[in-house]
Amino acid sequence: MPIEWITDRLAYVRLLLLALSAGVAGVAGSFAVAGFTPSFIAGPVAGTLARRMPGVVITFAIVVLGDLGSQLNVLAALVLSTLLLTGGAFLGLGLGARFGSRGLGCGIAAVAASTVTFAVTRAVVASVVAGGAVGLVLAVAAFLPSSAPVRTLSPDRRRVLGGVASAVAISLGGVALGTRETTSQTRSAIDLDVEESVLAQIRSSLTEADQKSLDIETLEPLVSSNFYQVDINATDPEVDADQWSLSITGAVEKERSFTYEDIRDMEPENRFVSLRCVGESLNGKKLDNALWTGVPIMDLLGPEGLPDECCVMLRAADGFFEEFPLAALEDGFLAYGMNGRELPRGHGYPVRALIPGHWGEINVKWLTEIEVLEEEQDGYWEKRGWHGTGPVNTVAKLHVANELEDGRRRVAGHAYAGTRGIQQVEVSTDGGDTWTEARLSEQLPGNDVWRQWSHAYEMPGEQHEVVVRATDGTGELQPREESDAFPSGASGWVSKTYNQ
Ligand SMILES: Nc1nc2c(c(=O)[nH]1)N[C@H]1C(S)=C(S)[C@@H](COP(=O)(O)O)O[C@H]1N2
Ligand SMILES: [Mo]
Repeated sequence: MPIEWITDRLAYVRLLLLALSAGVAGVAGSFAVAGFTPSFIAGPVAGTLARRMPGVVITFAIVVLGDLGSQLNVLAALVLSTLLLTGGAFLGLGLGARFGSRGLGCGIAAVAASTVTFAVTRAVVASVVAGGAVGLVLAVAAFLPSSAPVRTLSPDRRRVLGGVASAVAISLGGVALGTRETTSQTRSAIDLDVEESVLAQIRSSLTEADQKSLDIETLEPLVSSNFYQVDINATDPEVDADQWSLSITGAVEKERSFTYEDIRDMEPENRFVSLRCVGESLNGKKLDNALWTGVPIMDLLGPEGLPDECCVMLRAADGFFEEFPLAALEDGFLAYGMNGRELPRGHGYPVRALIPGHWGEINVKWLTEIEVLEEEQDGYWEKRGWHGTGPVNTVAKLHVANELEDGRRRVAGHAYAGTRGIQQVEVSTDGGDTWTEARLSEQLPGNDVWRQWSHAYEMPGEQHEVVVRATDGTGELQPREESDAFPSGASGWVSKTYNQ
């Protein structure tokens, strides 16, 4: 009886440990080749987990856990992926024992793990390497000399140790290789492939933003140096620009379709547009600004212009979709460049939408379809209870507090009110009893751009509360009433208490 050695508990435990080691090595093998991309087994697994999760759970994760939520999602995906490959290894061990052949067992485990990885990722090389890593760990264990029955993979101590040791080695190597793969996308200078005259405009706009930025080192400049990223994917979708197309469908006179080349051949424009995520906390950091290069959406609609319908749905390559009033397309923009570079994968390569006045989620990345609707429909986040259509809330953030050489404290931050613009920011250093106008950065061109503010004051030497509030371009004061991010964006006045 070939499987007679699975008689005692200890053998079971060892067998599981061996399979688990092989599973870990398999995940590391997939990572080694793919890096943190959709070809890495945990990528699509994390995406599926997030998409299947009930709206309340996701909302809890966004509002209460913040970034920890997405880290937990990736962790869960890693565990699940490891278990999937462990299953493959276990199958191989079992069948190998059944047929009394170590080689066959390792082979089956490798094929099973490759198949599972391929089913999840559709990535050939990374899947083969994942399977190979699983097979290798089992082979190291199986062919170590042992006193156990010759042909089976009896999990005695020495074999398990051999398997675990090889899994550790493979995993360390895999993590090192995969990390290199992930960070190989480095930032480059202004190198967008557009005509020199457009590059010159980009340079001058970026210089303008630089000059208008308040000279405060620890404050994010007017063009963010580190633009936040939020989407439903654990790994950035990889869209091939040559295969990509954008179609305009639905209640239009004539459906149209554009290739990437079509769009790149159109007359480009550069625009500053700020984005803020509806899910961020009041004083969160998911508010940023960039200079985008692309074309107005209206340029794609042809002579008939906007149809007489209520709304529009944007759809994307990652399965994301968002709906908003059709009129917003008038200011809508399609960006393929960001701060003088090709639009990064994480921000929607090859083309994303920018819809001024609305929350971040409406600015669909990896855009593939603009569908004109006759009736309202829910977007991805609206199905989960959120309201991402604008107008966005007015907010003044307080992110910087430093002591000046003259002993005063300087507080600073950004203010944003979507297309209404920011007229004024006021600061109180006595909990809201008295207010002083803050210094504002000069307005950048554009109709949906943030500003910076700063204010220096004599430290009172005792505990006090600094409160900040903005007035939008229509003269309306930011409401004091506090609300959570869910469902329509956080509101209220940001305040911080200092001890002296
Ligand atoms: N295709 C797609 N587009 C998307 C999302 C997404 O998950 N998928 N997330 C949206 C959300 S919630 C926000 S806040 C913005 C963030 O854009 P950024 O990642 O470039 O900052 O993208 C929006 N566009
Ligand atoms: Mo968002």
